[in-house]
Amino acid sequence: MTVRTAVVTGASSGIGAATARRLAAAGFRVVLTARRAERIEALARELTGSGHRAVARPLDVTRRADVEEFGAWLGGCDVLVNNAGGALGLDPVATGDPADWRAMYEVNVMGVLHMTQVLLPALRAGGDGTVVVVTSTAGHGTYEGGAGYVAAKHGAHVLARTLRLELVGEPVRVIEIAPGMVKTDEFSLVRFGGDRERAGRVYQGVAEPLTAEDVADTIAWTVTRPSHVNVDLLVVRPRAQASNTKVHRGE
Ligand code: 8X3
Repeated sequence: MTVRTAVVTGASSGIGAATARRLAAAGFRVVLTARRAERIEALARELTGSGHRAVARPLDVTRRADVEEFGAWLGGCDVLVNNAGGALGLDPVATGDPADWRAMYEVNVMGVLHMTQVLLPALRAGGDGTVVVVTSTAGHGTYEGGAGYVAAKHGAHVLARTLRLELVGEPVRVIEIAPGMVKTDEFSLVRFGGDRERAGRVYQGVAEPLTAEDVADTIAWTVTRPSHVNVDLLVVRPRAQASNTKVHRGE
């Protein structure tokens, strides 16, 4: 049986690293990309050390020329998991930093666009391709202070939805995964510029936020469905979260 290749962006931590592990365990040859070379190299070593197929390739998805160079190096591709993304700040529209808004658009939308455009020929050529876009519940509703991130994730949602329309009839699925509250090492820490206390408050009193593994599990499930099954959109939240703004917090 031919080995299928899955590319995971943002594979240095959190949902991306967990997804790389899950897809490797499912038999894919995983190509790990992220800006932080040492992290993805360590993960690739860990995976190959336990008998899986994995290779690390440092990449900043916002740099078009680098993405094109990556595509030329890659060759075949069966699954692309567009996971790289993130939030910066939680400021109201009135005072939000335009540079943060632009940076969030660059990684959450343009990064997905660059990767998808460059790898689409390979995904088509393989005859059974899958594009996964990891958006967020922020792509499906808003909350105070979230507008910059919410706008970017709405952009990624629209990209996925439109691409699915445009590719109908072709052998490429487009899957959107929209996670709610996920407690990872870095998401909130990055959002709040390294402020651990503020990052910790996001999850305060929430008995069980989702983990990166929970989301990786849903991604792996959608990707491993039979080829004719396209899970268009999977929204996943912890039980303690009923909407972007309705979260149960205990003591
Ligand atoms: C993360 C979910 O609520 O911080 O994508 O926007 S939220």
